[in-house]
Amino acid sequence: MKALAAIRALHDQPLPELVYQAMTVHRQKWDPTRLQHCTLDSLRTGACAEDCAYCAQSAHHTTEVKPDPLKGRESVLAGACSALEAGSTRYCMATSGRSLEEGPDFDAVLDIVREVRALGLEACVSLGLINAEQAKRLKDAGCTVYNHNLDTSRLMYGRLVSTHTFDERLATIRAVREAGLQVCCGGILGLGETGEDRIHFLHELTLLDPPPEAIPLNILVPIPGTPLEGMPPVPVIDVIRVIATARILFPSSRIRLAAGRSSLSDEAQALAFLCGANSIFTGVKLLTTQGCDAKADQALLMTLGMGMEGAPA
Ligand code: DTB
Repeated sequence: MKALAAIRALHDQPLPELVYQAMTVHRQKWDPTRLQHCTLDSLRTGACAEDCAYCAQSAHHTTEVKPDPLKGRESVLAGACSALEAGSTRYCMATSGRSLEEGPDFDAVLDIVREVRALGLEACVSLGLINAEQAKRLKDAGCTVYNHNLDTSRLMYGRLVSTHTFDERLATIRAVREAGLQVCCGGILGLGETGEDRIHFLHELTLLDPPPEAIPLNILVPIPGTPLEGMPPVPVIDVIRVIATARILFPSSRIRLAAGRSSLSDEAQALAFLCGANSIFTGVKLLTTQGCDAKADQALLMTLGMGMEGAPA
């Protein structure tokens, strides 16, 4: 755990110092030439009662997203098989909504988790707010990791979402941890937050003990019809500062360059990888927004002399 002032000092230092420190920490724990590849699937889409200002899936906003009930097992497993073939080692599955209540849909997700694991993939689910019992059932089904983001600072969170609280999110993360699941917890940049919000967000992550095994950093993709549709793009150097600071604060965590990566140039992505981002989502679609073409990713890694984790060097 680090005090706010110490995190601020890291984040605000001259970029060459910050980058150097992040690179140094990164190579102490990780092979800096390797990237974890994850694939994301939306198991249930849209029609969400929550009002998160950034989200395409909230029923509070009029967006182009077409609601879809829980996907069938076959189609999820077909996606998982293609992900495996494409070199992903983790299959991440998300459902829209405040939570996925225990019942037939929850049971169906448990079965899917079992089958994804049987393929040899790590399974990550993101099902909204869950309690201790649900977390335990996921763990028993072999689920590897649970994704639940803090998104941003506590202050900013209250301005973005009115239907649930930051503390409710923390309670879910606690339940996940207590069940023995790995925690994947990160945030979104470009919500209109200040540098100070980003420092507070990173500080909140340091308060999670043990720290999250994975920290996804998403760049806002402004969705027409949402309150954040007109947000200006977040400067790349701001993204790099957060990635580098996160790398220094969390030497052993994976840092995932998640949504919004397709808005980054090859050079910006390269800088992110240098500073310690060591995981990406592959595939043309994330949940509702555009991802990155696997061929383009391969070409970029080849240019950089980097490779997929788990693949021959
Ligand atoms: C996370 O941090 N990123 C994922 C996952 N957790 C569930 C979602 C990324 C996609 C979000 C935008 C979209 O495609 O709708």
